[in-house]
Amino acid sequence: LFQQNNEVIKKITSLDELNQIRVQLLGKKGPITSVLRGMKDLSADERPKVGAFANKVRDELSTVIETRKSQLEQAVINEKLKSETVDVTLPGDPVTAGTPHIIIQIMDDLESFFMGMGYQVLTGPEVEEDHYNFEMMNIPKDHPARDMQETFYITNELLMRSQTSPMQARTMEKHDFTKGPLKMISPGVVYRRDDDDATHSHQFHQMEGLVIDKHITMADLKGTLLAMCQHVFGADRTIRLRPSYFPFTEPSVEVDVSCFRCGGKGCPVCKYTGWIEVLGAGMVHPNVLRAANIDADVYGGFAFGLGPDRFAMLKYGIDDIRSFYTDDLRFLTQFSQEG
Ligand code: FA5
Repeated sequence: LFQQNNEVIKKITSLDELNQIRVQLLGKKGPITSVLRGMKDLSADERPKVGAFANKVRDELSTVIETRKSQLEQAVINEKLKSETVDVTLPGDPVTAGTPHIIIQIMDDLESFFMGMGYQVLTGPEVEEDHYNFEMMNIPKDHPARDMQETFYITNELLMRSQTSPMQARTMEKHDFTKGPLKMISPGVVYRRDDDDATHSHQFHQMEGLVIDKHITMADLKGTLLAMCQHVFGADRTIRLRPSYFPFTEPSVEVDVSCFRCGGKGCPVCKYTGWIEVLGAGMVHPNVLRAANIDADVYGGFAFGLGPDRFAMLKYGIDDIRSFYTDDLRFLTQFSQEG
């Protein structure tokens, strides 16, 4: 029986087939089992001999079967390893990394510019109290200046901030002047019920600036804004201040920068005026200081508020503000810092 099957088993190539032959030879209905069952009919001295022989054949067969089984299993593993080999020398798939949004780049640049001049960078809540957005900024209820900023109200007292100026009030309130002057900028998102068009968005960015100390003059304001405009728009720029009105500054100004395209001669970018309006500013109104418990006879300062969206449009010649908010990668990847 062993000799008959030994060669056959060694040539089997599938685990299923091997299992079938194992059941045939060693199973309950197999020849060895039936020999062992027939032992009871044998004589006492035949019984141990036949028994020992049957056991020997059974052990030999099962050894051959087990050996073949592990060979076949190993072959399956080898086959798998071969087909699943990773070629580590192949070049990888390129991973496209994102890049900071162009407006974030403009704001980062302004932040490092002002940090270099000793300003702190502070951020505040976008859901703001009427108290900080308007009242503390010298705009009481029913003041006509509220119409200058169409506002999204949430409740009577809560609103989506319409400017970053409430951060002036929040910082002044907390500042300890025995520790030194207050110098801060506050970048962030603001909201207005403006109809979206090429130059207006209902959600856009602002960056507030505020300096409070003794003996701050309008010359400090002008020097600071000139340095900033030259940093952003080029070293040859000049600025001019035009009288304006904001409830929280007195006097108030609109700031124009000399056109970076034509140098002030007149071109389509500056609508042939030579000047481009870039931000609002002024000397902090005494009422705003008093509302924050600051002695307006001793301390004073300047504030400004600029729009990074408009800065980016000017700097890169972008003619539609909506390009910043429509997530078109063909537009956004032009400003990739990796080039
Ligand atoms: C203000 O919001 C004042 N808080 C600025 C200020 C601060 C003045 C401190 C004095 C002292 P204004 O409403 O002009 O001012 O807005 C400031 C800037 O925000 C504008 O110059 C413009 O760049 C930008 N801006 C205003 N409305 C929109 C809009 N709908 N979409 C995009 N940018 C806007």
